[in-house]
Amino acid sequence: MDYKYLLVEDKGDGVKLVTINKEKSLNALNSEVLKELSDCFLKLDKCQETKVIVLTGAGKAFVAGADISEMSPLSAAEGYAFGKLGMDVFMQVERNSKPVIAAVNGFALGGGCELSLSCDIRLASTKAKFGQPEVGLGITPGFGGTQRLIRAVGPGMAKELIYTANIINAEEALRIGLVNHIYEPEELLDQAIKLAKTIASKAKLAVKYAKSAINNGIQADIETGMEIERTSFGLCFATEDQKEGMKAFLEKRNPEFKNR
Ligand code: CO8
Repeated sequence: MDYKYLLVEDKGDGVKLVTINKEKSLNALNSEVLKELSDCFLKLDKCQETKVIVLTGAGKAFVAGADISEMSPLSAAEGYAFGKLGMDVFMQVERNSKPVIAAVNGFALGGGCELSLSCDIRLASTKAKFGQPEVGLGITPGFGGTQRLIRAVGPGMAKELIYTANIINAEEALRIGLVNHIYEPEELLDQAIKLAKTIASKAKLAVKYAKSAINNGIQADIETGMEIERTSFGLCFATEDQKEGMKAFLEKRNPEFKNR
């Protein structure tokens, strides 16, 4: 996969590393980058060999937000359309059939924080900084921040971050549950890939069904959520990997999953 602003690397064992590589503008998301992300995540979704995706940024930023120079002249209708473009791409990340791990190496501001929120798991380097600075620019979050941040850290904390535009460090992000773990900068990618490989070693379809059950269930009432889980659980029994996983346990050996 050849892109102007993305690097896609095969890290082995079904793990792909996607790096947003627009270092000069701190990986700010303009329409071109968003379109490349869309194409890339669509292809990785369909790629049989890919089991887990790690997403990071080149240089000192994960993503320093949507591109302010592209947004500044927009009309209300154009702002709506730009917001929709970003939201659609982030939805592709969130709904990707493969788990996506954000390795947040530096600034994750505005659209960058929102991109990390559309990933399944966030890991941070000690240098990571998170925030939704939009109200300081005269806009609201526009790539899903008002919706996903409340689900990640609760409405009170999300409202404080959004209303104040405060930028928080990795320790604070860990404290409020925005990230799962913090690592030294030189360890971050290795740890993210290690985590990705652990997930990739499990039954691929079971991980896929678990992801969709969690993502769909979190939007639903508990009864609907339980039905979603029952359906996913039932579907697993139609897979070869369920037969192999349980047979291997009973035979006291490691399973050899075929991802079927
Ligand atoms: N957009 C465009 N360019 C950017 C952005 C950005 N978001 N962030 C940084 N850059 C550029 C700078 O302009 C600078 O360019 P140049 O070298 O040509 O002057 C280059 O990147 C390096 O940046 P700095 O010199 O500012 O680097 P510092 O280390 O001094 O500061 C900061 C780093 C603190 C991250 C600083 O760059 C900053 O505050 N950036 C903006 C952060 C921000 O406000 N992000 C939110 C943007 S709004 C948003 O994301 C909304 C999403 C929803 C949109 C919905 C649309 C309808």
